[in-house]
Amino acid sequence: MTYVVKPKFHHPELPKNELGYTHRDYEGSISTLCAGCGHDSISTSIIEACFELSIAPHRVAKLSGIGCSSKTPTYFLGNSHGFNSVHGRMPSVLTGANLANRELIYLGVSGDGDSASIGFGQFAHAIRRGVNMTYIVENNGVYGLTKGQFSATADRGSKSKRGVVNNDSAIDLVAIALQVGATYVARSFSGDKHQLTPLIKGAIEHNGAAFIDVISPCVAFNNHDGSTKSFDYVREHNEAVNRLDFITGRAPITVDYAPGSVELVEQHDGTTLALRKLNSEYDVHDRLAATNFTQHHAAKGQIVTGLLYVEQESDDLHGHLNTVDAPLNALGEKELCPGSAALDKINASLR
Ligand SMILES: Cc1ncc(C[n+]2csc(CCOP(=O)(O)OP(=O)(O)O)c2C)c(N)n1
Ligand code: SF4
Ligand SMILES: [Mg+2]
Repeated sequence: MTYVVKPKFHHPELPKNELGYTHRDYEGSISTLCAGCGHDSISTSIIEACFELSIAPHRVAKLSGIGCSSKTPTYFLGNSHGFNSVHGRMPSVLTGANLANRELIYLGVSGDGDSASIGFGQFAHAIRRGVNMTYIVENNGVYGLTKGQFSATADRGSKSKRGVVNNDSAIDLVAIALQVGATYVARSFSGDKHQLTPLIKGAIEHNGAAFIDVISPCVAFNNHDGSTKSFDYVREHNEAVNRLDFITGRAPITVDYAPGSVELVEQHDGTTLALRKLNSEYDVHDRLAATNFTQHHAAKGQIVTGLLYVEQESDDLHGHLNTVDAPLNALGEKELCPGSAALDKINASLR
């Protein structure tokens, strides 16, 4: 059995958000992942982010591929739309759904095997097209579901549980996302929900392709000495460049940090990201510098986390294609069949 239904009763005094929902309204079935799996902590952050943003669950579409990570949408947002696709094919299914109905909030959940091996092309193309989505990779460096083979994000020189050394170069999904044009790029750690939850909130509110690489240790197959994706390794080598406190456009902006240490980033939709700088030199608006900085630190075995890049005036696939504003299922016969005169005009324009 891959899921267990949660009992419905809860404490009557649970805190409620602006819509009157409690955390429980954003939960899913009971997780059947291994106890301590990093992926479960990411589900907790997604629940927290949607609760805090007061998102109506029926406005979210969660899509995934195949893997332990791709199973997780069953464990959160039980009242949302969901589609568990084929291994590595989540990005194209999400793109199609998004084009058909732009009014939903799209959440793509994937694994490092799902996105950096079989789905590598799909990953790159959904990002470069600017699909409006939050794309989360739960990155543990192994194929957890199929018993711990190295994935394409495993670092060269890192060791498997049985001591085998990985001789292949690693694919850095953050570097690829930056290169192919993601307009919001972040990296975080499943063991740091205070960093991860605001990053997810910022990604959900971002208009365009938002990508978050979350290092998420696999306690069954990749949490030993010699792994660069273990809880201990990530804690010891985590180089956080900033902390994001998400502020909506409606809320008054009050920040109580030392002057100069916080940058307020106004987004296209009027929302504001408050960025507490931990590295004063780091510039989240410089794509090339972000690439250099993360690669430079990766070469030293360090994992750079935080909001790594954001484009304030971002656009999305619908903007690029100049599509109709309404979801396709809301269009009537008049819009769908504008008549032979309109068809003649289109044909004439193509001659
Ligand atoms: C087309 C296809 N090829 C191979 C598999 C076998 N398979 C299932 S899950 C998986 C890898 C999952 O790894 P990842 O995406 O990193 O998820 P994790 O389990 O580590 O969270 C593979 C190779 C499959 N299900 N379908
Ligand atoms: S095998 Fe690894 S990735 Fe899968 S549930 Fe267990 S700890 Fe998580
Ligand atoms: Mg994996």
